[in-house]
Amino acid sequence: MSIQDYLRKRFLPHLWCPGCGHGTVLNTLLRSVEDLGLSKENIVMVTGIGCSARMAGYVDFHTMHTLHGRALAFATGIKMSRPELNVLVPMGDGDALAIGGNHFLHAARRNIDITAIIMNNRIYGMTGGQFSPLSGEGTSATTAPWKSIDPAFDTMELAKAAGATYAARTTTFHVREMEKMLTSAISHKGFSVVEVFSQCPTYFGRKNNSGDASKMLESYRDGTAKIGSKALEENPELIPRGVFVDKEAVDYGHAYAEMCRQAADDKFPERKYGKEAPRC
Ligand SMILES: Cc1ncc(C[n+]2csc(CCOP(=O)(O)OP(=O)(O)O)c2C)c(N)n1
Ligand code: SF4
Repeated sequence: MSIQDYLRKRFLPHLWCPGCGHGTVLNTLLRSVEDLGLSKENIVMVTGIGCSARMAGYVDFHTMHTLHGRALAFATGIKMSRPELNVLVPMGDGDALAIGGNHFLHAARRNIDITAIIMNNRIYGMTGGQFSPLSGEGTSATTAPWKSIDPAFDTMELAKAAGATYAARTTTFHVREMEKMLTSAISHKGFSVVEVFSQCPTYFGRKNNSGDASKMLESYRDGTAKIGSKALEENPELIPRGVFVDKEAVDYGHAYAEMCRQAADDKFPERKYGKEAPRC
């Protein structure tokens, strides 16, 4: 199976602007799926609304294009009813951490076995460049013509505090690193989050004089450094990239199945259940 086979070619060309980072994330994600040798029959992609969320239209997996901010809620339902499926949830920073922030916290807290991919372009691309909880102080946006005074969330700190068991950050400049992280995140048992800085030259770039897409990619190269690197030690202004959390913990689906088994044993002690727990 090649990555071409994972695409719904009839829906191409895609709607992303020239230079948008979201296509790079799609390409890299498909490479990770190919690395893992996953069958498209066993993958569900669930998205909300946004330029990033449009990804669900282009992949030939089982897909659901749902409501803005609610992708993780739909994905939780799918994972609970079909635990054997790999559930992937690409989201924009607005989708994931503004309107969808509540779902993000609780999916992480419960350690639901889902892979969240946050495509952080620090702006609402689809609706014309409003600022998001990841834009940060001093950035310009359609809704912040005198620059935003809102501090940004640190997605990694948030994911860690909420209980995510895998959390990593990379950029569209670092595609090999992104591929490795996505591969690890999909293989991980529990709630995994990969934050990818993904350039939006059309709104964020234009409003913040960041230059074209290649200049924005250079800023990812020059403005970030690997956790534990000398560069980061010498310049704390750099944004750290790498794996922030990678730990084992029982995921929600397993805990739920175990609870169902115990409940059934209490109620029907004479029955013997096999490997599969009875459904609650
Ligand atoms: C309930 C609801 N509120 C608002 C919108 C309008 N809306 C659609 S996409 C979007 C933001 C998209 O930004 P982001 O999630 O960061 O993704 P991007 O487009 O930047 O990839 C908004 C506000 C909507 N569709 N539904
Ligand atoms: S508006 Fe921004 S995020 Fe949306 S497709 Fe264009 S470059 Fe990408």
